[in-house]
Amino acid sequence: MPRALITGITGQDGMYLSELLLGKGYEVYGLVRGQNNPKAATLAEELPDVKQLTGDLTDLSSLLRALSTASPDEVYNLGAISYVAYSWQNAHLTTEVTAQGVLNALEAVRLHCGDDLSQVRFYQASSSEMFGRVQEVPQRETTLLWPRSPYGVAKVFGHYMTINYRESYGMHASSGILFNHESPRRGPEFVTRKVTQAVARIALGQQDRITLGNLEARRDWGFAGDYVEAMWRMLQQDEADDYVVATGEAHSIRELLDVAFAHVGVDDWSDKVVQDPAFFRPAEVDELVGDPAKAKERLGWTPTVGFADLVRMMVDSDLEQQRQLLP
Ligand code: NAP
Ligand code: G4F
Repeated sequence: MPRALITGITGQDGMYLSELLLGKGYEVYGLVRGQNNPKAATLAEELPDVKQLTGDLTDLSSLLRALSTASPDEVYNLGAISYVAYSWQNAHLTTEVTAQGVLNALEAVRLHCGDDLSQVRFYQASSSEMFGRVQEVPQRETTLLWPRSPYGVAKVFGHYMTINYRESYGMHASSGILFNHESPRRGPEFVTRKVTQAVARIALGQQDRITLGNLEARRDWGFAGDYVEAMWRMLQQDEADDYVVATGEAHSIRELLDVAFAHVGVDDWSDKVVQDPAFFRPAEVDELVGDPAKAKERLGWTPTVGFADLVRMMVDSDLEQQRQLLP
C-alpha cells in the first residue's frame, strides 16, 4: 500500500487530494497544525481514514517527526498561508510559512531520506500568482515570474527552492503551477465562494447585498477536484518536472456574478452588489490565464468542469448549506 503525507490537509485541496489517494488505496497521513485546531474535527468526520499528525511548516523537527511516523512514498506540500489579500498585512508570517515552510519541508525530506533520496517524491503547490504582472498571455512554465504580492513572492521562493533541491540533490521534486481552482470546499474569504455564499443567502432572503472589490479582475478558474488529479499524476512520472495546470480560459468577477445570480433567477444584480475600496489590493493581478499544454501532453490531464458549471455547483451547495441554517 503506497503511503502519502499531505501538509495543508485541512484546506480545500488537502481534502480533495486525500479523497483521491484513499480511493487509490493509499495510506494517507495529514499534518494538522495548532492546538485543538477546529478543522481537525471536520476532517475526522468527512475523511475518517486519514491519519492525523500534529505539526507545523515553521517547525522543522515536527516535520521530521511526521515523516518518521508516516514513512511516506509521496509528500504533497499544500500547507500555506494562501489568502493573497492577507499577505500584505502579514508579510513576515506569510514568508515564514509559505516561503521558508517549503524549505523546511524539502530539508526535512532530505534529512529523513539520508543517502537514498529516491525513497520520497515531493510535490510543491506553486501558484499562478507568481506570474503577477504577466509578461505573456497565456502564461506557461517558461514565462518570466513577476509576483505582485508578498504571497506571490513567497511562492516564487518555494518554487525555485523546489527546483534547486531537484537539481542539487536529484530529488524527485515537482512543482505544480496551479491557476485558481475552486469548489464547495473553497474558503469563504476567496471571491468565488464569497459570491456563491452571498448569492445563496440573498436568494433565501437572508441578506440584501454583497460588498466586493475589483470587479474587472480576470482569473482562470477550474475545479479543485480536477486539479488534485494533476498533482498526483506529476508524482507518477519517471522524471520530476514543473507543470502549469489551468483551463486556458479567463473570466471576470462580473461574469462570475452574472452566472451565480442567473442561477437563482436574478438577471440584473446591479442593486445587489456594492464596491468597497477596502477590498481592493495594493497591487492587482489583472489577467491570469494559463496554457496547460504541457500537462495535457505529458500527464494526459484535462479539466472536466467548465466555469459556468463550477459556479452553479458552488451556488447549489451553498443553497443547501444555507437552507440547513434556516430557523
Ligand atoms: P487553503 O484552503 O487555504 O489551505 C491551506 C492549508 O495550509 C490549511 O490546511 C492550513 O491549515 C495549512 N497551513 C497554514 N499554515 C500552516 C502552517 N504554519 N503549517 C502547516 N500548515 C499550515 O489552500 P488551498 O486552496 O487548499 O491550496 C493548497 C495549496 O495550493 C496552498 O499552498 C496554496 O497556496 C496553493 N495554491 C492554491 C490555489 C487555489 O486556487 N486554491 C492555486 C495555486 C496554488 P489550517 O486549516 O489549520 O489553517
Ligand atoms: O479569490 P481571490 O482572493 O483569489 P486570488 O487572489 O486569485 O488567489 C487565489 O488563487 C491563487 C492562484 O492564482 C492562489 F495561489 C491563492 O492561494 C488563492 O487561492 O481573488 C481573486 C480576484 C482578485 O483579483 C481580487 O482583487 O478577485 C478580486 N476580488 C474582488 N473583490 C476579490 C473581492 N477577492 C476577494 N477575496 N474578495 C473580494 O471581495
